[in-house]
Amino acid sequence: MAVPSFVDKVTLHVAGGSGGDGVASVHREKFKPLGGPDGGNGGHGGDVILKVDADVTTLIDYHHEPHRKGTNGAPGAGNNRSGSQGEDLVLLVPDGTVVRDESGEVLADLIGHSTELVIAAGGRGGLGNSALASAKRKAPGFALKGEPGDELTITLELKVVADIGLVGFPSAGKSSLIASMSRARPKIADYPFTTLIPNLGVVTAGSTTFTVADVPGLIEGASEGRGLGHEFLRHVERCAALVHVIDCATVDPGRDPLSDLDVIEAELAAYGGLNDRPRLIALNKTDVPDAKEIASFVRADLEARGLEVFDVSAASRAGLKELSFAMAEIVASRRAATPVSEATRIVLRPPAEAGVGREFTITRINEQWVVRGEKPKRWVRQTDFSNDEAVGFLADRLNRLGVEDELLKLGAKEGDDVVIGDEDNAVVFDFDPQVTAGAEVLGRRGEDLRIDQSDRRTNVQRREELAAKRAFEAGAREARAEGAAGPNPDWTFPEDDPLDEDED
Ligand SMILES: Nc1nc2c(ncn2[C@@H]2O[C@H](COP(=O)(O)OP(=O)(O)OP(=O)(O)O)[C@@H](O)[C@H]2O)c(=O)[nH]1
Ligand SMILES: [Mg+2]
Repeated sequence: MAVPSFVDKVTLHVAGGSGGDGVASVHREKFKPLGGPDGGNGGHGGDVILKVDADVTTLIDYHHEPHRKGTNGAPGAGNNRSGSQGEDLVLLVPDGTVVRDESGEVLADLIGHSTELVIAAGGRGGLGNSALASAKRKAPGFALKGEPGDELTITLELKVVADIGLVGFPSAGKSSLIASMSRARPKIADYPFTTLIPNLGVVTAGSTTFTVADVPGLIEGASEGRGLGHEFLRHVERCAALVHVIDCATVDPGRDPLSDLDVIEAELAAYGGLNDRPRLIALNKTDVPDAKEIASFVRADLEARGLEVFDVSAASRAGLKELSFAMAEIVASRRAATPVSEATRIVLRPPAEAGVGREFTITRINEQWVVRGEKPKRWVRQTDFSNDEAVGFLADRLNRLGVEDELLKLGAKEGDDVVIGDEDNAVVFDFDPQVTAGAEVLGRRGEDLRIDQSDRRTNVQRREELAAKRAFEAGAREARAEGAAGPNPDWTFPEDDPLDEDED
């Protein structure tokens, strides 16, 4: 049995698709060279969604392929075209799948057909320069990058959602009972541990339809790892009631119905958490004459313990109707007491990083100022650090949020390291509250850093430039007058009019 056919516990690595980058583009038309920014937004990345599907009974697919990722969003394009959204990846899981994070904490318990969980959200697409344009920033020469999707490692654990769980020694006839009471056709044989995976059957008694699960047989010491059964007891955790299937025909010396019951109860107690579940007793194989006799001997003892007892035969079907009606009664009363689990859509939200009601926190760690918060982190991811204007925009956003003021208040000095972003992907800035210093800079009020630092010319420079321009044009005129191949007469001086005042 090299290839497992049933898997009820898997570790899965999921990642939402990345958002597409926004694009910086300038509208072009004949005779209208600078028509304004028209770079479109990137599409959002696709989510990874876990969805309960009634037809799925095992997690085997994820065992074979444990890495799953949503589709990436496409980048934006010129002419205000948005990139297409990434497709969601829907992973179908069985009813009763428990989702845990790496630390083992339960993230969700997926119950009810079509229940959905967005386990890894896709990254947002970046805004194009068209969307970033404003009255003050008429022609942004940058766009925002798409963000990566959520990425996490989870475990999925299947806990069968059955109403009734059958427990008992190997070969007691649990699978035979399921086969006789429902249309399920589990494997049945006269050797122990025939059942290696839980079987599920659907039974109708009167107006109640319910599911019955058997689990691999239990033996003494199962809780210490003997046999198979203990590992599978989680599949009866959700059951409304447990039915002890007791083999009255066993010829095994040292076994009898009462001590069998005690052994199984001891194993259930060692597993824990099942004490409150009502029990029914099915004394099986009563088609065998000796077994019938043994069943009649022990009935009084069992009833004296307050247990409801049924003589049954999976082979002749005797007593099955009574047993199924008793099961139905427990199921119906439990259903009446608990609200129906409806299909729900659950979206996981990471806890607010900076704490409730705060956009960011600043902590001094190892001589560095560490800024934490969803927004700062996101903004850093959106920034194209090769573009000064984009860096200036980031500085602008951070300042408006109050990061710089807070740093000053905390006593940050010029040149201190300021760290923002995920640990493995952090960006380190030199704190420089007034002036700018290249790409690693927080501009004071988010001015366009390029204008701010390099393009402010002195009057002397301007005069020199103007003179150069005049000389250039004079040269061109002369060249034309001489009919020589001078500079192209339509060619305009590459700089703005040097006497124009800088904006702002
Ligand atoms: N005579 C008789 N034999 C039965 C009855 N129920 C089950 N058996 C036999 O008992 C043997 C074991 O039956 P299973 O249904 O496989 O038992 P199980 O409890 O599912 O056993 P494991 O899966 O190994 O834990 C098989 O040979 C069955 O044919 C019954 O009511 N009467
Ligand atoms: Mg079986």
